[in-house]
Amino acid sequence: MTIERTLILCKPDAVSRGLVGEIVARLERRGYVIAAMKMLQLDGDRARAHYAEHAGKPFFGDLVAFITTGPLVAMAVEGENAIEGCRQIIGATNPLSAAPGSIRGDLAQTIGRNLVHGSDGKDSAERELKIFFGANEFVSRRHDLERWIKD
Ligand code: DAT
Ligand code: MG
Repeated sequence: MTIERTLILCKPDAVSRGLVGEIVARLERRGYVIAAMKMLQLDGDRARAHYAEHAGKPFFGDLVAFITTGPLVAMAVEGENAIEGCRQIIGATNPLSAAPGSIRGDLAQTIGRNLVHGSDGKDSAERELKIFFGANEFVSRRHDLERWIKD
């Protein structure tokens, strides 16, 4: 088994639209488990750290401005190949290209308000989780998880 932990954010548009429950439900229905969860509002420094890979791109300023506009919900989500699996549930970056059935394909219209963040690989998951959670903020969900998966 390859149990992974990934960072999922319900971005400020998801919180203000009342879609946090819908997003969490879709992840849980797949069988993924939440190992940490909190609501917080990012300041500019944390937002720039989180999106560091995009620094210098034309949309970077808008992205940082948007992600700091209001509260977001951050989660550590665990499951078998959870990094790729959560990206699949979230859908393509541009909602117009996101498959129907994905969060963005069903619930979002534009790339600048695409509701959810999901880490895109092992290194980014590890880096991003540290921006939002301390080591003592995770609970063990391994037992719950192993009831739902089998090689
Ligand atoms: P993803 O969130 O699917 O991992 P990404 O890491 O390439 O996508 O970009 C991070 C966020 O930045 C994305 O969710 C929305 C915004 N973004 C990306 N490309 C953009 C663009 N061309 N114009 C405006 N915003 C963009
Ligand atoms: Mg990304």
